[in-house]
Amino acid sequence: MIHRTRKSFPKDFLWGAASAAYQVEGAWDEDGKGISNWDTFVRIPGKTFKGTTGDVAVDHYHRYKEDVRLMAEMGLKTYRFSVAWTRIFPKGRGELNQSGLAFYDQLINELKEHQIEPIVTLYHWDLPQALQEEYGGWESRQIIEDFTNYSIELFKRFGDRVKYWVSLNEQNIFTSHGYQHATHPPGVQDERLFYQVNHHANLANASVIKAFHHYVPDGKIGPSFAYSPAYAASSSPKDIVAAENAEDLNSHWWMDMYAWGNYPTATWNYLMEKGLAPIVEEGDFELLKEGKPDFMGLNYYQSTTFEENPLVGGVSVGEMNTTGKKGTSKDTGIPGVFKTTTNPNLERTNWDWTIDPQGLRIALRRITSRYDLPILISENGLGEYDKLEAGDIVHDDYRIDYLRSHVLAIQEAISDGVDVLGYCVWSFTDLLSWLNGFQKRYGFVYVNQHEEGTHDLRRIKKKSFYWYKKVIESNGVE
Ligand code: BGP
Repeated sequence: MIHRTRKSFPKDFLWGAASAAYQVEGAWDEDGKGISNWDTFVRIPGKTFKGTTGDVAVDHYHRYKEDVRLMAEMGLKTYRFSVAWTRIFPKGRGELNQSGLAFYDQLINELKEHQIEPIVTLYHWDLPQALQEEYGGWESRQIIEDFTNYSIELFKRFGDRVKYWVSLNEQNIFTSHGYQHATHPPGVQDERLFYQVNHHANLANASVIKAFHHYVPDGKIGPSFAYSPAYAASSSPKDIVAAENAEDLNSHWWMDMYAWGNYPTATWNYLMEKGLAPIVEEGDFELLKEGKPDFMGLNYYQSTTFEENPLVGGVSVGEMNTTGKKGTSKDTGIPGVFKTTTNPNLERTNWDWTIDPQGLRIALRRITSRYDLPILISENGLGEYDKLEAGDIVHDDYRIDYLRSHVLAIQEAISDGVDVLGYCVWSFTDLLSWLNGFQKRYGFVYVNQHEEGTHDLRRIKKKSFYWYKKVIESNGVE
């Protein structure tokens, strides 16, 4: 639909920004914090860009007051951050670390004092290493109980002040990178295990949501899903089937489970045929149906275009661009199911991510039509090289263009009737990109931190900082 006039953003729209503990906090071994899977993984040579670690990250742990002051200056309505499980339970379960709870208490209070609504993510990928070693982390059903107990501690401690929660961040990404591509911890390539791990994560997610509704009955919780809407490369029905396959296998497989407690039929049949379907125990589907989210969290960065991939001789292993050299990613696929291809209608970033604001509108529309849930856009942003110029200035006009077009797409979706709760831009300050070091920057605030050497970590407001401040002030009118 082309709207003659667009609807306004709701009065209480949550204009925000997001981060994750490992990417901002630093202080990796301070105040009783335990070791996480990421603390371990980054120490394996060749795993991250130039061997970067989150040991210091952008030192948010020590500088959170300064960061919150900057958020308040910008007028941010909400800040989404994650809790490091290892600060609360250094070994994943057992003894509680009071200093860890105290840190998040202070952060939450600081936000509330500045009228910033906290959104807390329970799990943004930093699993206690002890659990990985003890029983393989997500590979064992024991994780359901441990993740639930950890989450309940947070609900009891912060539920009085925190009303918005995200359960799992991008289950599809941490499991695929961890168990299909071996690019995230635990660095495994095992297709069957990948689906089994996901079944456990689904159960853990449902169990936590169920507990949440008991402990924080007036709050809202949902998972954040990395949804990249699938497009067909052409109007050839074969390409359209390939795109349908991609929607089913790459997206409905997770979102149907979150919303309905079911696996989609075509994918389930496909996995059964291949001997990859997870082992399901009695009572699993009851629990999966009991843990219904209050909203769908959407992390949107790009759309992906698909075409037919022959069963024999088809493309399988692709390559991700983690260097920032445009054009170095390679198409990927599953023979007989789909393969990705370049969309000639879309520009790409230096990391080969398509720039597609209408894709965000399409994602919002598809989620609404299929699941009829409110949506929190829990991540969206542009990772690019930023240049710090003389006089501490960063002219990130490309980021402003990117965000402006996406804000307009959200407004179009709202005009279409989509219920959008808020928009969390990734990210507030610059932070560590898991595999791309500090060169791929997302923030409104530049942080003087780099892959090599020691830096002063000073905060510098970019041009986009002032732009977003105006957007918030005018509730999206400007
Ligand atoms: C999402 C993650 C974030 C963040 C973002 C940008 O998948 O939830 O943690 O890293 O992507 O990704 P990258 O840093 O790889 O550019």
